[in-house]
Amino acid sequence: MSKDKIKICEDLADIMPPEYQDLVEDATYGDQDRGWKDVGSSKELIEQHSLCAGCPESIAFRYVLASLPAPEDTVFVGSTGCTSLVFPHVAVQNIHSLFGNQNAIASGLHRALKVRFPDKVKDVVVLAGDGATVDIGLDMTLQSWFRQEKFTTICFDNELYANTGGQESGLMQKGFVSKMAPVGKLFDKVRLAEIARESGCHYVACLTVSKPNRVEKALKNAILVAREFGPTFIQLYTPCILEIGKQSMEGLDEMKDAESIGGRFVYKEYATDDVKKFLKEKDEEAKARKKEKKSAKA
Ligand SMILES: Cc1ncc(C[n+]2csc(CCOP(=O)(O)OP(=O)(O)O)c2C)c(N)n1
Ligand code: SF4
Ligand SMILES: [Mg+2]
Repeated sequence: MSKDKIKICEDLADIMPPEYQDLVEDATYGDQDRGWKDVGSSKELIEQHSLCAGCPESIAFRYVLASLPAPEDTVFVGSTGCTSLVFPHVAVQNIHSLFGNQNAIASGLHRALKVRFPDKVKDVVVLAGDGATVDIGLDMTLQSWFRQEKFTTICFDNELYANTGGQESGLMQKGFVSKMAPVGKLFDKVRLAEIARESGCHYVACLTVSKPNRVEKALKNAILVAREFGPTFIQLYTPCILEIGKQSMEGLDEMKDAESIGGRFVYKEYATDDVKKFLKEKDEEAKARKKEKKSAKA
């Protein structure tokens, strides 16, 4: 979808629902510098969700959607889990894949889009839970990285299978006891960011969603790098407040604790030297665009 396609015929403008009029007037489509600050004023990509009240996945979704450099040319590939509850409400093209198959589907999709639209940039983004990414889908995840498929994989890591009642996942922390894993996790949390780096990802970031600026930057970096270099990976801590016994307003504190020194989600970023150089150039281009916009306004 592009802003051109959603334009309203003048004769029908007054009978269009206000939501549609908002979409046409305020949509950020076409603005490559859109970001999380547009969440409050531009609701074109997500308005509602059906997650638990206060679930950090909901704000993670908003930041991710608001930070896409080209939502009209992006296709998400999702998988079964709490994340899949949100996709029906999202105004970005998306495909629901069989649990665990998301990176295989995304590989084929990206190749098909390249053939169908050879002159256009099309971004493919996988967004799935830790169970889908690391346990049942690990083979597909790794193979897409080994094959150097040019798309971004995002894992919403809540350290268990939330949607089916709290079973243990490879990303669960050692010793954690959940409703469906009463013995307690016997081995350490899998070091997925390091596995991604070793398996060929050109850009990897591991963080919580407590700081929107960081989420925006990581997402933009990952998508721009995937376009030019190859696979990229982002691991976002989105705690399942329901399964860890927190209240709806306690998700933010949980993320802040987890990212403090010695925590499981201290901010981590890996990039190859070529990628670092490329991202520096992209930063300079973005700064120049900002300056130009500012002086055009003055
Ligand atoms: C092929 C297949 N196997 C198993 C399931 C059952 N199932 C649905 S959601 C889910 C766990 C999801 O966990 P995760 O990927 O971590 O997402 P979360 O719900 O935690 O966000 C499982 C095992 C399924 N739907 N399909
Ligand atoms: S079960 Fe957990 S992860 Fe799923 S919507 Fe509720 S709080 Fe979020
Ligand atoms: Mg999970």
